[in-house]
This record gives sequence, structure tokens and C-alpha cells, in this order.
Amino acid sequence: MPVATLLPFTATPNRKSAGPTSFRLTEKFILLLVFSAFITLCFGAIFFLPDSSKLLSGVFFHSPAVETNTRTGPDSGDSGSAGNDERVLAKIRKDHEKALLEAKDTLQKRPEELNQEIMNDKAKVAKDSMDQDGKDANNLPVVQYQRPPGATGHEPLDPETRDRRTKIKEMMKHAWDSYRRYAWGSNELRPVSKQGHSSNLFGSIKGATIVDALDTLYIMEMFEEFDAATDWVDKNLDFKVNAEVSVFEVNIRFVGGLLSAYYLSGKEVFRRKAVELGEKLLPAFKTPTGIPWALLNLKSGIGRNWPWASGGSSILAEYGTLHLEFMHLSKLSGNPEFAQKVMNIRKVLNRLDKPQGLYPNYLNPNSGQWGQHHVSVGGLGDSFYEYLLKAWLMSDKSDEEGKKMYYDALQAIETNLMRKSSSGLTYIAEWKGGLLEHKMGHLTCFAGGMIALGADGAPSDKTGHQMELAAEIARTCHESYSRTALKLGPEAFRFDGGVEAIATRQNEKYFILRPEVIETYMYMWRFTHDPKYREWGWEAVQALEQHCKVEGGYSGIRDVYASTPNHDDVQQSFYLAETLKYLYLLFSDDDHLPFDHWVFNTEAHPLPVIKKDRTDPDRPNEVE
Ligand code: DMJ
Repeated sequence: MPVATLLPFTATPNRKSAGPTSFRLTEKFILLLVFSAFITLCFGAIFFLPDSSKLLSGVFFHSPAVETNTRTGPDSGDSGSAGNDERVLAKIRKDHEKALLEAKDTLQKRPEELNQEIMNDKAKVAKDSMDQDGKDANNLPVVQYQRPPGATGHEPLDPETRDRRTKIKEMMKHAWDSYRRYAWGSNELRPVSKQGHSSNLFGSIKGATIVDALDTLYIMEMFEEFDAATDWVDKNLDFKVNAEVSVFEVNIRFVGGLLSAYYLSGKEVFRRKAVELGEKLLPAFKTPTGIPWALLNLKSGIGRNWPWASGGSSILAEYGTLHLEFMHLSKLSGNPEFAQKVMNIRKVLNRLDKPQGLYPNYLNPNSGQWGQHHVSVGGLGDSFYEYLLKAWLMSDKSDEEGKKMYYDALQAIETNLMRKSSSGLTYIAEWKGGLLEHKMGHLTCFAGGMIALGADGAPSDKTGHQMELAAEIARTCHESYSRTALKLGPEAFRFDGGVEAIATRQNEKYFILRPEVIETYMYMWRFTHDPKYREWGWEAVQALEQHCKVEGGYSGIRDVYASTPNHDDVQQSFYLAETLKYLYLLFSDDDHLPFDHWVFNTEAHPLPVIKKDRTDPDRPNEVE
């Protein structure tokens, strides 16, 4: 607005030149008033119109965005600066509204979804930095990470269940905090003497408890602890060691733990470490048959078998418990060798005659012949059967060979090993060259859960029967707990010499925080929703709290029949990986780690089902 138009009523009409000296005092005052009103108006506009900061930057700092819009935009022309200002303001308002909507949208998302988006963005950035083969700096193929459903759960509606679930989380916190305080970086914790403990199963690899606990921390949403564990893995987990390890133990705890941590969190460090470790295990398969050695020196790649194993044999439960992890290693590394190695194990087994359709625990990796004809669904045999069934489930039910091997083996077990005690307790005995030893191990108690998990896929006339068998085994294993003084189960219990479900030998009376009985309760709960399984699980929680909890963590017990506990001073890593995880899931809703999306490895590490492309049923899924 030209200043002259402001003057008519302030200046003397006849005056030709009106210099500042010629104004009267009142005129000067009015002029000052008008001028200051104008300045106030300008500042008001700057501060009170939307996004004053942007306007300020436009006015004082020549924001290039504003300049571009006002000078070269399609609407620029003679329409005047007022039109331009309005357009700028309109754009600023629009941007604001968009940002608000986005923020609102973000606030409504669950942490899982947000994490997923961040992961996707990261994967995109990583993909952009790939070389032309689509491999990253670690020579791993690009994987579009997508978190399977149910990685975390929600509070159960029923208050009692909610409280019990919270209690399990507190137990995990006590176990973890104690390990962190007294044994950080060691394989396990000695909770009574409050120091680290290392078993020779892992050679000089360290941190078994950290890797075994990762997924339990994640599913319990203990993210601060999970991050600390991740950081340790990133900086300290080292496989370049000159040490002999158990291939089986390292696979189920370390490879399995790293794989599930990857699938739950999407963090690349876990995929990288899992593949690195898997590659270190490959030399174990360098035998004439391809049946791997039990022990392997990670540096030299030289393998051997346990000196106590019949005729230098490999052990069924060890070489037969690599399948799930190795299929995922092939998927995540793009290297088919892992899958080929485990598929070859099946080939060797399928060529052999099986006594009464049973799989002996010992197999010589040089000759490809069975060692002693000992058969067990507990120690030395157990997870081989579990992995046949789970290989089929994890392949989205496309691995027909695994399925057939499982149901045939189960039939042979039922016929030859399963018996009923005189008071009606079903148990699974051990078979030694055709003779039965009427003993059932704590380890064997996992079979209740396995049989329940497989019942649905059994030939239709067998589903109900298999569910009954599973329930009977769960009951027998519960009896083995309730017949002790401390209400925790012995390592093995017998059905001979007038006893049922009771340990009779001193060296079978210990309890080392094992998970198998609780594992079976968890599966039985999921499939039947019979409240007794939660009650039985809760009994175990109370016993653990009363007899195993010590100031420095949780300890195993030397004799469950003694009236006061004698602690063995070891907090096993599987207590955090399995026992506490299965307890937590027992008191969670079914959509937490749902079975149609996840399969648990034998150390309770959840691995995703590798889904088939349903739009093209003839197309094999990624593991075939
Ligand atoms: C775990 O390491 C695994 O469950 C394995 O299959 C058997 N033994 C322990 C727990 O008891």
C-alpha cells in the first residue's frame, strides 16, 4: 500500500512539499501511531499465521522452497504477491495436515508393525547397496524379511491366567538378571556359588544362555534385555575357536537360537551369525556315508564320535536333529548344501532294514550299519522322531517323506515300546535287542506333546486314538511329579519291582530344570483347553519357586524324593529357552506363536513354517 494514501487526513492540504520538519507535533504523533500499527500488523501476521517458522525462514532466510514456488511455479505471473502468499500458506497448511495424519496413523500402529516398517526400510536400503548378484557384504542373498504372525502376544482376559503369566515373566527376569549379574558371557550360571559355568558341550564357544534366551526375552517383550543380548551377540559371539563341540548341542541351542531371534526380530546380525556357524558345522558331514560325527573341532574341521557310543557310532537323536535348522540355513543363505546334507541322512536311513520297524539309537557313519539295537524315545532317540513330524509341518505339509517316516515310526513305537502299568498308567519303555526295560525318562515325556501335535495329520481313524495316547502320557508324567516329595519329576522313573512312575535308582532321582513335562502340558492345553493342564503347569511353577529358586537364580536338585532340596548349582540354559517359554505359552492365548505359522525346534526355538504358494499348488515351496 503506497504511503501517500495514508497522508490526506494527516497533512496540510495546500502544502506542496511536506518535509519532516514541517509536521506539527500532533501530526508527528499520528504518523508514529499509524506506522507502529503497521509494524505490529506485520509481526502479527508472521507469528500467528500457520507455520510461522516456515514463513520466517521464507522472509528472513530466503527459504529456497518458498522462492521456487513463488518465482517459478506454474501459477507464478502477474497475479501479484498476495496470490503467491496464499498459495504458499495453503501448501504449508496442507503439509501440516498430512504430517498430522501420518503421525496419528503411526501412533495407532502396534510396536510390531512399526518395527516391521523400520525393518522393511532397512532391507530396502540394504538392497540398494547390494552388488549385482543380489548379495550383501557378507555374501548373503537379499531376503525380504517379513515377521510371521504372533511373535508377541497380549494379556489374557481371565485375571487368574493373566497373573500367572505375569508370574512366569518375573521368573524369567530373575533367571536372566542373575545370569547377567554373575555369569554374563559364560555359557551358564552357577546360581548358588554365583559364578559362571561352562560345560564342554560347547567347547570354547561362549554365551549359551544368552543365545538360548534371546527368543524367550523377545516373546515376553523384555526388549531392554533383548537389546543387551543382541549387542553381546554382535560384539562377542565368536565361532573362530580351536575347540571341539557337540554338533547337536551347538545346532539346537546356537543355530536354533540365532535363527529364531532372526525370524522374531528381523535383525540381520542373527542371520549372519547363524549362517556363519552353520558353515562351521558342515565338515562334520565328511564321513563315508554323510552321517555326521557327534563331535567336531571347529578350527580343524576334524570330527569323531563319542568314545562311549557303540562301535564308534553316531547317535540317532544327534544326527537326526539337524533337519529343521539346516533347511532354514539353506533358505537364508541361498546355499543348498545345508538341505542336501540333511536330506542325505534320510536316504541312508531309508536304505536300512529296521528291526520291527524301529530305529536303533546307534549308526556307524563309516559302514552305514546299525550299532547296538537299542531303541528309545527318550535320551539318544527322542528328537529324531520329533524332527520327522516337524519337518513335515514346517514344510507346510509338503514333505511327504518326513510325514510317512514319522507315522510309520510312531506305529512301531506303539506296538513295541508302549505299555500300560497294572494301575493303568501308559508309558513308553526302552527296547534293548527285543527286550523291554520298563523305564521312562523325563526326556521321553516330550512325546505326549509330539503325539498330540501329530494327531491331526494321522490317518483319520487314528486321530482320536493318538490324542488319547498323548493325554495318557501327559498323565503318567504328571504322576511322576506328584509322587515325589518336592513335586518335581525325576530324571527317570520305572514300572517294575512293584513301583509305578517312581525312580528307584539313586542316580535317576535328580531334576535339572528340564522342560519336557511342561512342554507336553502346553501342547495338550492348546489342543484340548482342558484346564487341568494349566493346573498341572501351575503346580510345577510353585515347586520351582519353592525348591529351585535361590537368591542367585534357579538351580537343579539332586534328589526330588528328599524332603529338603540339595541344589546342584547349575541354571541350565534350556531352563530359559524351554521351561520358562513353554510355561509362558501355557498361560498365553493360542494366537501367541500359533502352530500354523511356527514350529518349535527341540530347544523350543520357534521357526516359521515355510509357506507353500497356494496360488500354484504344483510349485514346490522353497524347501523342496
Ligand atoms: C534340551 O536341550 C532339548 O530339549 C533336547 O532335545 C533334550 N534335552 C534338553 C532339555 O532337557
